[in-house]
Amino acid sequence: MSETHGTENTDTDDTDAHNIDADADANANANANANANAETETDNTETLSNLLRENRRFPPPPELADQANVTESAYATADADREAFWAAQAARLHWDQPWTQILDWSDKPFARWFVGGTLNAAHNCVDRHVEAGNGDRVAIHFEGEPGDSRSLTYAELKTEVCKAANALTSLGIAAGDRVAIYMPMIPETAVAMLACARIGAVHSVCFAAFSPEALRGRIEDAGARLLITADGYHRRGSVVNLKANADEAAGASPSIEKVLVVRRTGHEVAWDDARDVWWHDLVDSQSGEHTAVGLDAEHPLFILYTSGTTGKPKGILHTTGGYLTQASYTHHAVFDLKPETDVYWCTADVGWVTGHSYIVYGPLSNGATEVMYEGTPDTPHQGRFWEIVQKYKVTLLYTAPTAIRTFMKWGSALPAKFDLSSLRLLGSVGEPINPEAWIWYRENIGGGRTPVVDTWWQTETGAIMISPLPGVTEAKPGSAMRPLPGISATVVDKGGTPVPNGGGGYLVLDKPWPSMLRGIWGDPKRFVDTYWSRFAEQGYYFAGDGAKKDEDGDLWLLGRVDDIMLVSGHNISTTEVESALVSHPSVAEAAVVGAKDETTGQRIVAFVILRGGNEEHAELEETLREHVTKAIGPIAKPRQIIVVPELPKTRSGKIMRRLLRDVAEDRAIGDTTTLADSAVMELISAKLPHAEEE
Ligand code: 6R9
Repeated sequence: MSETHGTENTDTDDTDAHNIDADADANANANANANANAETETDNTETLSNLLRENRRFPPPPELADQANVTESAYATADADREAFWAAQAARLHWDQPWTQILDWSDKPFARWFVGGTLNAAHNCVDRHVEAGNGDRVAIHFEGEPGDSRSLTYAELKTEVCKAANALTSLGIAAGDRVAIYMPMIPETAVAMLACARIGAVHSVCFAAFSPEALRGRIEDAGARLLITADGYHRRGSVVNLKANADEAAGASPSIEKVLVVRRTGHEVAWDDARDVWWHDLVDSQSGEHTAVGLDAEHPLFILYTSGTTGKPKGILHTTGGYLTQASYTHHAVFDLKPETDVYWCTADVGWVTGHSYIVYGPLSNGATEVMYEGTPDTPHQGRFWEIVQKYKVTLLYTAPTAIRTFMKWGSALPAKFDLSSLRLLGSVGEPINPEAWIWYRENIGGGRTPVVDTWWQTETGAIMISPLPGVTEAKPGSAMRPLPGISATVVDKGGTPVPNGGGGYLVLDKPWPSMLRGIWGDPKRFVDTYWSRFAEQGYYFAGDGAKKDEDGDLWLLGRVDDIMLVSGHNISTTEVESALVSHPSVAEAAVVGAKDETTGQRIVAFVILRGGNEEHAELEETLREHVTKAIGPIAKPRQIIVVPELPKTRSGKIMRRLLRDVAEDRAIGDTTTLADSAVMELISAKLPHAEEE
């Protein structure tokens, strides 16, 4: 099943679908998977076929457009003077000292934004709202998996963050020190992050479902002195012993001096008196007063590791002023947040960048009231998310395509049982959203009323880059539409020349943006090689994704370029064929891969999950093959369709096509340690007739 949280702590490494690791090979980002892409470079005629057509249009609801936080004019304002535009957005925050220069881009690709300015991220996320008289507003409605709940106001959050900041200082943690945070989805996780930010310590959040070894590697890379963790958490009705994993990692990490432990589940845990400190002993006894000092705009705020299938994880570094500016502005603009009335819920885990930017820094800097949920969407029943929306009258919901497709699989009768009428806007992030999943989301969750914003961005970009504006954009299902005001992106061919409307190619970012990564922790060369070398001549950041521009110039994300299939001389994106499959009423989810083929280069093999109530039958394969042919053309007709119960996914819910390619080519399955559920591959292999039998 797909979910927004992790699984048991059995695997040995982490996730991150998206990073084709370019550790050793600077060009790996461009054509990482040699077997899939060997011919790409010789194909001059076309970079990426543009197959799917989508004619449905959804204008903003007039009442939203009338009151929208951001209107059409923002694009022109930003185009006229990009830096001044971002300076105006930075001014939405509280600065202790103004900047003297908006952007210093002289040391490309190492940007400095708001040079000379000082600010404190925690002050901006907490104190500022209390000072403005909003201390009684709820910041976080916490919902535990077993059904326990509590709400923290901004005033309470401020006290907690101050106490935690004092506690960190008492442990000898100072500005610049690294703190590893290995925590479940509980309010203390946000408190711990903000306490670090308050004193200038750099947090490195490691997803709670990571193995001890993955945690240890990250602690070592960052040289973390302190580990903040919890005894455990609730998951699918049982208790996960997080402390046991933390102990294993800390025991093997010489840099760790103390382990600060939040009591969440209350189960018995092993204890090292010399090293371990209970949060409730240390933090609760601290003073609730703490003066936040302004930190340099370029002071490191956090490191967040992403990793590819090979190589050691990359510690993506974000700094304070630019990151907070863009996280805050995009949350305000894309979700149209009205802090007095909205209830916002982002279902991501705080261990991913989505949790950093759109659970902690974006919403809290805007004074939002938000929901934080500990558990899985199917505990204790498959309507849990909708029960939570109903309970808190959630107005803005941000989730991932993998979750949406799972809900499609479970069927529309489930959400229909709950009152979802509070919802006024829906967001999607993490993967391309298939047009049919977009429509399903709008119809069955949004009651056919709400805009859907498909937001494209990455750990590396720090905040949303490409997305509709809900009060402005006439949305097309499946398209992330245009770069946000102040952001510049384009689609280029392999030589770096922008493709015309209607063409496809590599998605690049051609202008610096405030929340851009400032580097890879401890490895400036790898930063340059990985992101800036593919189009070095043009000075573009290459994100690793393929995209097309439609006839209107709107952007459609087509998946990772290393997944692109080459069939009879045509580059075909996995996303388009998958979307064609998902547009058939029997299909909830699909993953397609290009498997080697003597005559056509590659043949398309599709793995599909059926929607609730649909069964596999003899004609299904032919029906779906014909359906794809009709939707996008004979060139994309899958040679094989295999119905499977589940697809291989990373812990953040991204489909891992690499493993499916191994299955389709009938060879030993590669490294599965990044899978959320390693048993999935066996289920899939069991369904596959050998390629020769075709
Ligand atoms: C925020 C996040 C980044 C990669 C990215 C791309 C994929 C994310 C997407 C999307 C199509 C969207 N991705 N959002 N693809 N449409 N709206 O997911 O960060 O975990 O670093 O992943 O995810 O491939 O390059 P991260």
